[in-house]
Amino acid sequence: MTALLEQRYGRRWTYPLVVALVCVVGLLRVDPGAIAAGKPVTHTVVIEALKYAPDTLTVKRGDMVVWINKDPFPHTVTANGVFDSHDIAASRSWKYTARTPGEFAYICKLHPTMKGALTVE
Ligand SMILES: [Cu+2]
Repeated sequence: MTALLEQRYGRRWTYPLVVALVCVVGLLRVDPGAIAAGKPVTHTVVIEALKYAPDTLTVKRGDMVVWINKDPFPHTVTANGVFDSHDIAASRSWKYTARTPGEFAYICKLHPTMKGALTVE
């Protein structure tokens, strides 16, 4: 290819042309999905009528999850040893940045029949 470029553009332009081509090819090879994957996303879980909605959620590492308590009394979001919101008062919310990968079942310590699960990929 270099010989062809030299023939067509002369020796002076061959090196800059090759550099420019390599740069363009390099830029085209960047996967737009890889850029998107780096952006943290915020997910919302609504707590209402003694339920987490959605009760199962899958997020990417680095994403944020916000639990919003719409009940007129407190709840918690507790995965023992992993995360614990402590009491989230009525109309308040709690944010968690998902940095640890895994599948985490959580409950409300005040109403242990309330169950949810967070998967961090
Ligand atoms: Cu509760």
